[in-house]
Amino acid sequence: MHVVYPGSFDPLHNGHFDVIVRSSKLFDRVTVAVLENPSKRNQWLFTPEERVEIIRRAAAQARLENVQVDTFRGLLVDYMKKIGSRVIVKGLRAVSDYEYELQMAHLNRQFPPHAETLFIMAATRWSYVSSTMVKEIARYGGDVGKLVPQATLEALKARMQPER
Ligand code: COD
Repeated sequence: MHVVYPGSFDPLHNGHFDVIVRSSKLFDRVTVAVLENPSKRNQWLFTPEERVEIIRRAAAQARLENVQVDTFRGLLVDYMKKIGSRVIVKGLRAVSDYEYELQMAHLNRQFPPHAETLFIMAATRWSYVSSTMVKEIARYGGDVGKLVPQATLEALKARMQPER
């Protein structure tokens, strides 16, 4: 089965990566699809291409051979149709994620290719990690080494000039 794991991934953290690793063990092929949404451009730390490169490097370092990384813009359902997949994988952290994810899962199933959404429960140790928090800690010079894969850490170090 070919599944798609979509997200912003700005940047990839250990919670995301855990979902990628677990999906790669469950499914034949996993496409990590990085959102290229022009409306959020100002808020991004990394360009879509940089985010793709970070995920590719992390997957290569972990030897995840059935994981590929791509970008998409517009509606996820249109991308799913284009690449011929009908299964979306999402991570679920807490009850607070549920309503939003439920709404998206129902809406995504309304439109061709009528994709099903499968949820992977976040690992307890990463359930509190978010890209927003990682960026904030890194921006102020904090150590995010335990929260992100090595590839993200290197990209953050190259990008961030700590503000104090
Ligand atoms: N542990 C486990 N999983 C996690 C963690 C964590 N600590 N943090 C995040 N996740 C999961 C999220 O639940 C999500 O499933 C995925 O990882 C990606 O997270 P983010 O934050 O990088 O990405 P989001 O939530 O901003 O991505 C939203 C989408 C890009 C999937 C969504 O906006 C989308 O599909 N947009 C395309 C436009 C579209 O089709 N809109 C209509 C939808 S009905």
